[in-house]
Amino acid sequence: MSKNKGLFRVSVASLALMALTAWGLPQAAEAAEAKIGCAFSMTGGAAAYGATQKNGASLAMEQINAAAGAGGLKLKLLFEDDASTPQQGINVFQKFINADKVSMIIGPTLSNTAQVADRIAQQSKTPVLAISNTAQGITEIGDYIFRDSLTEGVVIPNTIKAIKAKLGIKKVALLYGNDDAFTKAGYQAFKAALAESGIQILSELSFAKGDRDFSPQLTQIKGMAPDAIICSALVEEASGIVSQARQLGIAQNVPIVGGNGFNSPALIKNAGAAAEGVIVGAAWNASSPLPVNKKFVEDYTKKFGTPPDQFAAQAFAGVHIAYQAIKKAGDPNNRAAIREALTQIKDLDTVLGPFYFTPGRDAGSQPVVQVVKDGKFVIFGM
Ligand code: 1QQ
Repeated sequence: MSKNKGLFRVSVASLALMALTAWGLPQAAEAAEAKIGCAFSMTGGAAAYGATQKNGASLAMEQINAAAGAGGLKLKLLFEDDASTPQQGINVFQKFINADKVSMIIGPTLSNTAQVADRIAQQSKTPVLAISNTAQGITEIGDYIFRDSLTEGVVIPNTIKAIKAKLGIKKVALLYGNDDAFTKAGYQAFKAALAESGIQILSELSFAKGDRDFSPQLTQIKGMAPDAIICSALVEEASGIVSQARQLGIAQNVPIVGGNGFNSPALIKNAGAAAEGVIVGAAWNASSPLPVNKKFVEDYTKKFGTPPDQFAAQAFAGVHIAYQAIKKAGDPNNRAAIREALTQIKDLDTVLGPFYFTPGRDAGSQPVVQVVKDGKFVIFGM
């Protein structure tokens, strides 16, 4: 009897101790940490995009963790190279989901990779936030797939309206990559938007990933005397196309109008003066006067010695969106609750503008049109 009483006293004491540990000071020392897997292209054809994505995401993590303070939820970003290929994207997703047990995944860089890798995340019910996938059909993979990148289907009609209104473009040549999910989606979006705007397509020509010589297509295009060249390409091929068009004597007053692949300063670096006048629709306005954006541009430039591009901005916004959702879910291990919290993001103050997801989990932000002027992307209008 007395033995039992003794036991009872011990357990009351240990319960009290447990309560103290849970509610008292020791908790602050053990702040929760959420792991986010970042699958970015650090090598291969999309490496120019991946580099600034990593910068944008790292900056967001640093600032979020500094602001969280002791006891606040902290982020740990795990970076892996998807190598710009679907197979490596799958490997990286499997590692994040099964070995690292991440709260969610940000990436991969290319739609072409997302198209297959996202299926693995959907099957295992791991939330994915795409920050640069713009092809149609990505978020349709399932209810765990989100994106903060505007689709080509949203951006391109805006770009085509702008070139018609401002430049009076009536007839164009259409050039696109025929072996990549994004370049094909861009081609479809351009074709539909041109038809919608009543702009005539003189010819449709294609190329393949890794091509270096575009003179056969460009010579043909030159002979047709289009008002503009419309091009859906990733940055490596886009750089070659832009340089060679001018080398072949297609005049600078025949603008080259690109899709999302053109949105990298690498295009301007690679093509040099030939890039002047290139027009491209984008999901981020570099000169947006929103305080959150001005601070981002300043902080990024200070840290990396170069201004951010759209891909850095989408990555920066993506980490903030992910953080809000994980915090709201209340448990970094509850992927279903994180998915649910993502759907409820509303009016979040991001560098992309006030942010929310559409019912189809796409970005609910606004496109802009830019033109390359004096070696920089500036606003073209609309
Ligand atoms: C996609 C794209 C590329 C340009 C991403 C870098 O938009 O693959 O969807």
